[in-house]
Amino acid sequence: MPTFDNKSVAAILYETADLMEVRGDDSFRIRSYRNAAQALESLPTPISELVNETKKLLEIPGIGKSMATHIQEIFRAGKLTMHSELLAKYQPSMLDLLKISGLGPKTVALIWDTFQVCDPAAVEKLAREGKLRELPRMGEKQEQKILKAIAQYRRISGRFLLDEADRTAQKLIEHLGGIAGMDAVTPAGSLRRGRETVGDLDILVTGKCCTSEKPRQAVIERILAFPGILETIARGENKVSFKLRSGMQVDVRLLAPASFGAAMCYFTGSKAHNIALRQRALKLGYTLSEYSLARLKDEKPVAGRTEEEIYGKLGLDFIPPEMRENSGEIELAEKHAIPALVTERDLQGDVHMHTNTTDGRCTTEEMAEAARQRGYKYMAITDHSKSLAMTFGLDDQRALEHIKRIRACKVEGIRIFAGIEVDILADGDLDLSDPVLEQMDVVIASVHSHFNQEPQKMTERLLRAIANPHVSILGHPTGRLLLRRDAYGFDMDAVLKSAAEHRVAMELNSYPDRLDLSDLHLRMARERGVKIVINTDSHHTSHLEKIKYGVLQARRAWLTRADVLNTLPPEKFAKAMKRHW
Ligand code: DGT
Ligand code: CA
Ligand code: CA
Ligand code: ZN
Repeated sequence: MPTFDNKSVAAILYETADLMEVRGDDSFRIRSYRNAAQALESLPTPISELVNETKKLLEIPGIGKSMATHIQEIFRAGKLTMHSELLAKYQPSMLDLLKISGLGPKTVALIWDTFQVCDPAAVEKLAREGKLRELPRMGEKQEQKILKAIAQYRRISGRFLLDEADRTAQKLIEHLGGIAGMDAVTPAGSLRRGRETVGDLDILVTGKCCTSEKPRQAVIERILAFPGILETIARGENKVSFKLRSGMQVDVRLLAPASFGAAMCYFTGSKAHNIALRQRALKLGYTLSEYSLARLKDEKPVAGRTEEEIYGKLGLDFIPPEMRENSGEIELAEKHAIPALVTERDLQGDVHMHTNTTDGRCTTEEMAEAARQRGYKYMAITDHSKSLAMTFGLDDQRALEHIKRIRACKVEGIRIFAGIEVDILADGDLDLSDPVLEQMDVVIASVHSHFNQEPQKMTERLLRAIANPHVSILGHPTGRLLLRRDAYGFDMDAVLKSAAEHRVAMELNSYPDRLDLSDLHLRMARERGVKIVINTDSHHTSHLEKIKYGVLQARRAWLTRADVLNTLPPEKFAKAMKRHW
């Protein structure tokens, strides 16, 4: 029987719902597919354990008789008939078309009915030829919007957020647990370097099980039993590539322990770093490959088992993966001058999180307890302010009560700061009054609206917020949402200069779809003397662990402990939030 995890089953149901919408099916029926998919996503038990007991399936809220039958069919037949039929009618490219923001199912259906076209390139052609504007409820303006959306889709499609790549890698590592003779399963590639998005996953497997043919094939069999595999792309002696239902491609390589370090080095990259290393090897009379570092004259390997060994033979200190972009790290390693990059352990607090007072899902006590368990010495609750009405944001009065409530809340072993994430209004005014802001321990000022202002207006808006004497941190400063929304336009240089002058810190928001500031901007900030605070923006206790993605990004920017304010002990940090640093 094929096996599926909850997310893969949910994906099939979501896709079915999307395609039904294009076909113009009954909206009530469509909703039942989406409800079932949602239920599966939030179900803590693997659906594979319940699938044979119809009664248990029906106990899941959101899953009725027909959905239970569908789920059982997926497990029995490896697919859902309805899903396959819809895909055959429209071709899989219809799913890509539906992913383009601004192209809803209604528009897509209209285009299909008129032109029988359902892939992004063909729709782009129609738009360029001015044929879409002829359709009902369309015009030149809509056409331009569609062209822009397709261009945006091109730029981002095929890449994945860091947490999804990380979770997939962890699942695969778990799936391969317990194989006899396996020493390690490790991510390489862009995930190991901590790039903000990941194209495909590169995973390396090593151990005795990779040294001879039979056990190698057994490992490959096990890999191919990983739930959620859509198709195998390539299968060789010591390599297998496949595509997951999520669209992510995974390359797994099996390596003998003697070459593991060389392979780690090669497949971690980046390509530019590899090229520079290879040139250096040649100059020193060696040749560097994915199998070893060997002498040029007689091809005798001199290193390969570990990365340290390889860097050592090349006269270099070990280079952290996040730095391997050939942007000066090799020169530093040669001079024994690789900086001590900031680590998760250096952080003493996380000071951007929300509670159920606004749009978070846990209480202050729950957040504090979770932060304490991570080993933090302090944390701050920074709920939203009133102009974010949909989050039930705080006005002056409620903000004062919020401060009181937080001050009264005691959790042994951790200091809880009273804070706010105050909205920067369209003109740069803040959403709460100065006397209230003054009483806060931490004031994060963020933009959550009017993203489309002229760059000059946006710059003035940010400068005004920074000039308010109570602001301690500029939250997610560029407003970008990775793979979804570009940063708003403004003069980063002017903002950083002003932040340095006013001693306002810049946030590095660790949420995987933000990672805002970027590594480039973090470097700019440091060069201009601006300090960084690495936060999670947690809305649930389970989000606190996302700090690791922020730390990866900080390391990509070569930040050290001294650059990051929340490495300070509580008292000093509190002073820094009042602009004393
Ligand atoms: P991605 O997948 O686009 O997020 O980025 P990477 O860095 O994971 O790139 P990928 O998966 O194409 O290749 C993984 C690593 O393998 C890459 O960082 C360096 C190495 N590599 C790939 N192609 C070449 C190449 O043509 N020359 C060299 N020297 N290294 C390569
Ligand atoms: Ca990759
Ligand atoms: Ca790859
Ligand atoms: Zn927030």
